[in-house]
Amino acid sequence: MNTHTGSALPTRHQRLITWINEVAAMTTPDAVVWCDGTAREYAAMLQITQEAGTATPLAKRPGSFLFRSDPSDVARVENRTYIAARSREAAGPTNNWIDPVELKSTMKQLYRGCMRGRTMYVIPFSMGPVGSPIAKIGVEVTDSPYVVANMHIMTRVGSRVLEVLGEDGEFIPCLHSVGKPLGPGESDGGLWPCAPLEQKYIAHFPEERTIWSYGSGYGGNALLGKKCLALRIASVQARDEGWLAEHMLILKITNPAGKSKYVAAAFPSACGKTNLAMLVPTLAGWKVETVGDDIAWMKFGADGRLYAINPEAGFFGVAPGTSPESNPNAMASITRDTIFTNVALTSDGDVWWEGIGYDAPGTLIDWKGAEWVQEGESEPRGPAAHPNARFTARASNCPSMASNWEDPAGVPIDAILFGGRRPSTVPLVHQARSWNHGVFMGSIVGSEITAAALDLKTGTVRRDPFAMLPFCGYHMGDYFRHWIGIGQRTEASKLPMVFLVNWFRRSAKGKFLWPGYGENSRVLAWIFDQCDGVPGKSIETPIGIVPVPDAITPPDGVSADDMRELLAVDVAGWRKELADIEAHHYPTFEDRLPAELAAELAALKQRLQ
Ligand code: OXD
Ligand code: MN
Repeated sequence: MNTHTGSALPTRHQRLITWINEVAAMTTPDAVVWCDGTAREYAAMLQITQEAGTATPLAKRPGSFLFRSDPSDVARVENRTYIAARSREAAGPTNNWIDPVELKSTMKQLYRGCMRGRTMYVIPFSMGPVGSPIAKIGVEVTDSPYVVANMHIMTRVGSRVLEVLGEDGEFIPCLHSVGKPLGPGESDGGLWPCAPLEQKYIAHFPEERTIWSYGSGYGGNALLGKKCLALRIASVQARDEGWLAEHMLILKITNPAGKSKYVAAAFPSACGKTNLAMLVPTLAGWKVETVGDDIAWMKFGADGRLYAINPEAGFFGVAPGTSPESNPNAMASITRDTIFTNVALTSDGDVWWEGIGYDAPGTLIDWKGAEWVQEGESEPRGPAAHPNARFTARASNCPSMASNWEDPAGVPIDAILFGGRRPSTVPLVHQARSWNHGVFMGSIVGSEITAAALDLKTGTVRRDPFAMLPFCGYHMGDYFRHWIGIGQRTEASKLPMVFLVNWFRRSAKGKFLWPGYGENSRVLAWIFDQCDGVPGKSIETPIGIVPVPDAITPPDGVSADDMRELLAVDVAGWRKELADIEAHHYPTFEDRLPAELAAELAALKQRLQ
C-alpha cells in the first residue's frame, strides 16, 4: 500500500499517472492510495471497514467477514447498465444504449467531488495469470475499501501487475465510486454507502475500452474486472482480435483410464454454473476438477485448437441454496478468508442462509440487520439471507481446483455446452451436427417462465443467447456472426464439439425427471466419450445427435421410462420451439442475423417435417 503525499509513485507509466491525476482532480478524495496486493493491505481494508461499522468479523470462519448492503443495492442493475457506443446500432437491440458524450457530461457532474472525505484506491489488476498472453490488465479506481478487498480475492492485484504494465503497456481504465461523499468528521456509521437508483450508472465505452461506474457498491456493478471488463469490454476486444470472451465455466474431466478433457459451459445466471464447475461425480472412477466457474477467455493456440483461461482468481457465488449436498467444494472454499455479503449472522459468529442444509441455529440477524427466527413467527418477515446474497472466496481455497488451472497458456477445450431451464422440449443432452448448428444452439438458449414473472406469461421462454444477454458489449447479431467466423478459422476437427444440455426436464405431472448435481457426471461422461470418438454411443436424429438408450446408465430413482422421456425427440415441441424462434426471437436481430443461423433454423424445420 502506497499513500501518496509526495512519495515516489510505484509506476512510471505516464498515461496511467495522468489519468489518476485527472480522476483525483475531479473526485477530490482526501488521499490517494496505490494498492500493492499484499496480505497487509487486505487486512487494512477489513480494519477500515470494521471501524466504519460496515464489516463484522466471523468468529467461526478465520479471516472472514460479513457485510450488509443497503436494501436498494443488492444486485446487478441491468436497467442502469449502458453500452455508450458512438452509434445506437453498435450497441444493438439487446443493450441499453446512451450517447457517450451526453453520458460523460451527466456522469462528470456526479463524479465532481464524489470522493470527498474518502480515500481513493488505485487497484492495478490482471484478469488472467499475470503475464499470460491471454490475460488483460485493468486499473480500477475506487473509493470503496470493500471493493479493494473483493478485488484482492477475485483478481490478481498489485505491484507485479504494474511491473508487467511497464512504462507504456495497455490497460483498461475502470472508474468506480459509491457516490456518497462524506462531510467533515462524518463516517459511514455502519451504513453501506451508495447513491439512489436514478443516480446509478454502470457505463461501458466500447470504442475507448473504458468503464465508468457510479452509485453502487455491489458485485458486478462495482467489481469492475468481472462482468464489465471480462465480458462486456472483453467481448468487443475478442470480436476485433479473433477470440472469445464468454460467460462460461471451465471444467476438467478425467475418465477411469486417466485421460482428461476440458469442457466450457454457458448457462444463464442461476442455473447452477458454480455447482457444475465444482461437481463431485457419482460415477465411479471419474474425476471432475475446476478451472473456472463464471468466465472463459478462449484463444486459438498454434495447433489450431481453442485454449481457455479463467480470467478470475476467485468465486463470487450465490450463497442461498449452496450446501454440503449441492456443492461440497464451494462449502469447503468458504470456511476461511471469505467475504460474505447479505447472508444471515448466527449468535456464535457464523453465517446461515436458506438452503444451507440445516435449520437456522436459534435467533439470527438477517441481511437487513434485524432479529430473525425460523419458526414460531407470527408475522412472516421474508428470507434471512437475501436471495442474491454472495460469498467472495479464493479459488486457491477450493479443493476441486485443477492443478493447472492457472496455466498461462490456458487449457484446450474439447466440448462447449449450452443450457437453460427447460421443463419440456429440450432433451437431457444432444450434440450439434456441426459448428454452425452449435452456434444455432447457443443462440436459442433460454429458460422457461414457470411462475408468472414480470410481464411474461407462464410457459414462454425467456431467451438468453449464449447466456450473454446482459454481458455482450455490442450488437448481438454481430456476436452471432463472430461465433460463425470462429468456426471458419481452423479445421473442423480442431473445433470443440457443441452440446445442448437440460438438467431441468419435468414429467407431465411436473416432477423433475433428472436429479442433477453429481449425477450430471453421467452426462459429462457421455460427452467425454463423444469427444473421444467412442463408437456406438449415439444416434443421429432430426434435432442432432442423442445418446442411444443404454449409453447413459440411469441414476437411482430415474426409471427406464424417465430415461426414455429425458432423451426423446419431441417433434411437436420442437416445431413449436422453432415457430417461437422464427416469430419472436430471431426478428430481434433484424438484418444482422447471420444467414447461417437462418439456414440452420430452416434445415431443422425441414428435418422435423
Ligand atoms: C453472476 C451473474 O453474478 O451471472 O455471475 O449474474
Ligand atoms: Mn455469471
